[in-house]
Amino acid sequence: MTGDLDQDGIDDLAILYTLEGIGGGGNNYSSFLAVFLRTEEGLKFSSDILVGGKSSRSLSFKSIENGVITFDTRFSTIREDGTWDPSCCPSGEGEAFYVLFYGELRELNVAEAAPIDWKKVRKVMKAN
Ligand SMILES: [Ca+2]
Repeated sequence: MTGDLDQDGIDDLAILYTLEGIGGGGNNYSSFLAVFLRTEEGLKFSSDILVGGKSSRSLSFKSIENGVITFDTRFSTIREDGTWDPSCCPSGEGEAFYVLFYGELRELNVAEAAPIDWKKVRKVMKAN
C-alpha cells in the first residue's frame, strides 16, 4: 500500500509479508511490515517490524493517512461457551496502527493514533 510516511508529501511504500516455517515449525507463520521511503534515487528501505502471526493475529491493510498505517486485525478470543476460537477461525476483530518514528516503525495504541500532530512531533524531534 502507498501513502506518505515521512511527511514530505511524496507517497512511500508499505509492504505486509509473511514468513512460514520460522524455527522449523511446520505451518507456523509470522507477519512483518516493511516500509520503503521514496527518494530521488528511488525506493529506499527504512524499517521493518513483526506485526502478527499464527498464534497472535492476522492483519490486512486498511489505510495510510496522516502518516499512520492502519490495519484491520483478526485474533483468537474466548467464545461465549468459554472455549477459545480454533486457530483456523479467529473471531476477534480490531485495528492496529503503526507510524514511522525516528526512522523506526512503532506500534501505536488507539489513543496515540488519533490524530497525530506531526508539527508538534517535528518540533520535539528538533529539540532532542
Ligand atoms: Ca514520503
